[in-house]
Amino acid sequence: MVVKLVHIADLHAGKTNARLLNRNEDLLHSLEQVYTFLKEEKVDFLLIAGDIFDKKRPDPESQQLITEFLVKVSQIPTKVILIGGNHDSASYLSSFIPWANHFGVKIYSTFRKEDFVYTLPEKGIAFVLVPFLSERAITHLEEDSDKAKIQYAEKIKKVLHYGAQKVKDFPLKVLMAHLYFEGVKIGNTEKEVTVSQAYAIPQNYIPDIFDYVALGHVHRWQKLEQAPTETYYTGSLYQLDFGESGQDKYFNYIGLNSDSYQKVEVEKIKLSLKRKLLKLLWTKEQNESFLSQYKKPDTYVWVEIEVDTPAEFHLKKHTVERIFGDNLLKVTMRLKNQKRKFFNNPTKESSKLNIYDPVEVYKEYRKRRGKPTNEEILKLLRELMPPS
Ligand SMILES: [Mn+2]
Repeated sequence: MVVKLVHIADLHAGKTNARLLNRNEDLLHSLEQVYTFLKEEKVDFLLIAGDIFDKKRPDPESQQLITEFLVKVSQIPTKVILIGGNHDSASYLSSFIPWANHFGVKIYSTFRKEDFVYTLPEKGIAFVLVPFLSERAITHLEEDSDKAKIQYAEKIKKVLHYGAQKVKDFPLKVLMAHLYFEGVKIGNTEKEVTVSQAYAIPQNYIPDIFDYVALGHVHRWQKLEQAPTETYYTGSLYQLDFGESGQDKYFNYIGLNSDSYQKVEVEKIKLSLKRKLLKLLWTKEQNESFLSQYKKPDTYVWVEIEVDTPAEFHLKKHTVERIFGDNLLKVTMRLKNQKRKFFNNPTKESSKLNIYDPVEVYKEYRKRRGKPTNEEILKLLRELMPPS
């Protein structure tokens, strides 16, 4: 049996950056490259590992982009299998299922233990499909956050091993999941990971019987070195935000051969990018030519300006705006020789902050900004989230 797969993830259709820069053009540019590849290589399955949309209720243009892509792929021999990510709304994705089934597109929007395995006996292959499982859905809001983390990881482990058990007799076995694993590298400033970090799953919880594990969630391409089998995040299809500034983007092409000595072959395919994001620091020592070398039609920038005073910042800001025009997404100030007030100096207690308690998080937030807590908000939070 020989089966060819392409693994992509984190499409984030409908993503916008500062100044409402819409990124669907970037997504389309990458999806077209994927489509051409599927067609030319006669790929059997396209795996999409979650975060199809950027928002729970996507705008119509993004919905159309995704629908057109799925319908287009359904007209070539490649079969699509997709799972929901943490950005996707399970109920929204489910609304695609009636027509998707008709077009041979398999959608696993939410985890159901009676339906998370897809088998094709004639091809000798079985897929275990684990969409994003919310931490809140499967743990209690514990006093002790470490306990909740262990509880979450153990439940995921059970799900993965239960799936492995169900497909063990197939010659070829593939797991696709939208999850966050321990020890992975993330884009520097990506917001969504900060909370999930606490819920990271140990890599050795992945059952070793799978021939390939297709992951979504982390936006940087990487192989999970501590996993017991071939396990990859392929990352996003374009630089989604400045946390991904300078990153190259890829998808994976996987060849599975149950009769070969080398059962799995993985090839990393580089995507050409429509637009690039770049974060620049303009120091006091550098003149304008430092900035102008980065002025390119496909490069969108965030410039941090180093200054001695806020007045100096406002002067220099005009220069930056003049140089980059519409390609300037963000300008920020960095005061020379002055420590940042809050974020670099967290209080001692904050290291023990229970991030699962909204009341505690709110109090710490106000404290770091040197502001009093608002009693009304505290009261409302307590009402909404009674201690479990
Ligand atoms: Mn994502």
